[in-house]
Amino acid sequence: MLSIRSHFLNHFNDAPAFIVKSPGRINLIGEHIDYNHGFVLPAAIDKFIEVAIGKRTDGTIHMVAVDLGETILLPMHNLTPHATVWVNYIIGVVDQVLNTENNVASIENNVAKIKDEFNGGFNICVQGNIPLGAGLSSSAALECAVLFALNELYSLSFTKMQMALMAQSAEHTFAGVHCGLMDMFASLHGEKNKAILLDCDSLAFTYYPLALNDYSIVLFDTQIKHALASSEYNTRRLECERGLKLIQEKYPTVKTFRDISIEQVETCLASNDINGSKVYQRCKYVVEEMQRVQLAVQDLEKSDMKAFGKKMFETHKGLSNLYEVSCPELDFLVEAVANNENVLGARMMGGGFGGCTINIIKKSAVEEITKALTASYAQLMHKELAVYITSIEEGTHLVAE
Ligand code: GAF
Repeated sequence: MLSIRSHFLNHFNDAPAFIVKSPGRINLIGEHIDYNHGFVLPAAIDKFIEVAIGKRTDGTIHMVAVDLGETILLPMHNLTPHATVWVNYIIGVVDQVLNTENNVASIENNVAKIKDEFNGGFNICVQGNIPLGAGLSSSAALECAVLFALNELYSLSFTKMQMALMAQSAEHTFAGVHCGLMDMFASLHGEKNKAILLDCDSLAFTYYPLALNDYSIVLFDTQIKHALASSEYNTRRLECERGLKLIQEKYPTVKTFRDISIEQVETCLASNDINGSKVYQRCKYVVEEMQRVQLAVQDLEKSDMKAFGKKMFETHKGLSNLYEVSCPELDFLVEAVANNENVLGARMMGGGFGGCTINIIKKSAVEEITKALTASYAQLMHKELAVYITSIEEGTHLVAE
């Protein structure tokens, strides 16, 4: 594979000013919890997006997606969502830098000068090895890589957390997915061999060393992405908001899901026939998952990965039966390893409706399990399984030339 530097040189006849690498993420537990103000436990992985960037002076953004063989040029201003999906992850964050008043106000240096230079536009080449649509946050990795690169190129002085929040807004406005903060946060803040417990309410976070010893994190990729993934994602978010509102009507001191007990969910939503049982099911899952994450963190602190793994299976059940974001292929992959003594835990990961399962598997058994699962997945689901044995790596960073 030609380096991103060489691609940039070939396309622009000039060396890039910066090269930035931004990883995809896994999430150990706490799924569909970030936008509900709970705790999540993600980590950055050894799959990444790389961008090479350099300034222009003619007010144009010249974008090259190396892997797709596509090139798009757009003027820097009046940016609106584009028909080419990957372009939105670039121009979405440019729009954040240009138009969000708070962001501009937080640039401590000479705002006018920076804005002037920034208006000149830039050249950018993108390539990566995060499988698209696998639920490993390739889009967040791209947004974070671009923001980080712009931050360096124009000395914008954004913190990693500010960049994560801007990338999240870009995803809302340019990609139309009302996602939480987890993916962007994890891509930017990852550290080698550490999971990060993020409080999605206060945005405080703590690093946890992941001592897996004889175990590996293995991702089984269904290689499926159902078309309804983004619309159903937004629907889940709305269902949770509806449930929260109904609970707040009876318990006005409740601010977020963090303040809600299972009993309150039962009292307010179990027999609510305005919304059928869906709102009840979604909220029950959210409150149960929030409690599960708290207990799972205690397991992690005691290095009790067996107990931790059990909770991953419980999360899967909740996501499949109550939250209804799984699919037959994901359920198949989790059930197939559920009684295997060499698998501590398994569950679907990320938004759902396809993508990967995350598994904690004894190293000595990975090959045998992978072989058996690949064969049964092909036979019963008529699909090819992709397998990624994953390591935990550092977050978004500059690549030395
Ligand atoms: C997707 C979203 F982008 C995240 O914010 C998160 O909600 C996740 O699905 C589910 O936990 O990756």
